[in-house]
Amino acid sequence: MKFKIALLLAGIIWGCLFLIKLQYHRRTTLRVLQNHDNSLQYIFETLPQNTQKRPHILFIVADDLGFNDVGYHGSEIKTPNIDKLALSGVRLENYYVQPVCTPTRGQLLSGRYQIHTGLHWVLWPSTRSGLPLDNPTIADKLRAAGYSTHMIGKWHLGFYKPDFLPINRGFDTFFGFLSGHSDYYTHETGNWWGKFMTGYDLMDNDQPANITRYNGSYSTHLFASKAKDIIWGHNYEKPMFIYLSFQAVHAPLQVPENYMKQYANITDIKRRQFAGMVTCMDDAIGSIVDALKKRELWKDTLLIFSTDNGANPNAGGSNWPLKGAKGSYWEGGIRAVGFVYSLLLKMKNGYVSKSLMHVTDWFPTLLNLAKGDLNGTKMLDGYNQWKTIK
Ligand SMILES: [Ca+2]
Repeated sequence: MKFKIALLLAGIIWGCLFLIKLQYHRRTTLRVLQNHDNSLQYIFETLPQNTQKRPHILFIVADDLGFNDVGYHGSEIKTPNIDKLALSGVRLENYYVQPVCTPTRGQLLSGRYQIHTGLHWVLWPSTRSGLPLDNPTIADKLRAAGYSTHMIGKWHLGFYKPDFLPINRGFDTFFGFLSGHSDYYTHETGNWWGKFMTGYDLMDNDQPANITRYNGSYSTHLFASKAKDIIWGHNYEKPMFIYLSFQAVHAPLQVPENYMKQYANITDIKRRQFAGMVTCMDDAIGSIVDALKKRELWKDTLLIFSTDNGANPNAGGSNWPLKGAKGSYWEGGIRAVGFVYSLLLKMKNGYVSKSLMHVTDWFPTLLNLAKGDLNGTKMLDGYNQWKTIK
């Protein structure tokens, strides 16, 4: 009898151990599978638990802004609005982009390296190429997740066919220019080195913008005004994504006189003009934040600020103390100014993140916050960095 009871107990204990082992095996297997598909499962594992609402996303890109061109890095250039946001948000101080415009912008919108998209260098206006159409953009994915999506400013990802226009790459609306540079007032692009087509380059969705209305409007003011129009016209029922890609502070050096005057102490004329352009952009950002506050959208907004590459010292920018400049793979070319601000991050006010982050990471990170999915996307090179940032 005792032997039978002992046998029964042994069987029960063995059964329990087997079930525990089985459960452990299942969990381990699941973890391996999740790690194999890092993008999908990892995203859903790390959805922010404390935010039922999906944030409005304002993604601001400055063009050719260098490491030493913002006040909070010790620059002589005044950027009080940027400083306030950065110093009370999360400063990304180990954050990298590509050395020139198109590759960075292609990676930002697709989450994939240029080895997959072919966007290794800048696209000239006459180039018959663009961000390949089989790469959904972050705007495509956010729109599919229920966001209203808007782009303002510089595109630079191809326009040789209508299919490549922003309005056909996931953005509900577009107001901006398609090439890499143009005149800040006339919005005409020039024929540098014979590689550029000349002409008026300002689009309102898929049509040329009204030249009579916009000729003479300084692009920093114009793009900020368009961003505020979108904010004031926003339907509260939907989350909103605005990709605000300033022309500033790329060459040519053009600046309203009142901003030039603020820097009479800077003897180098190029640096003086550039400084005025940066401060003008800073004021524009301040006015957009004010609009979000007045519209009562600010508390639910995630603001991201990023440069697209390092500065060009020949056009007034500075990457000090980093070596190298725009166009190089030295730190001065690819280590970017970047920060995140949101009331969602209030537990980390003033936080400096030294964690490595790359521009491709925004795609899965934003999609995570938007509670979107990866249906239709190809393998991403970026990683969801929300746990690092928040
Ligand atoms: Ca650039």
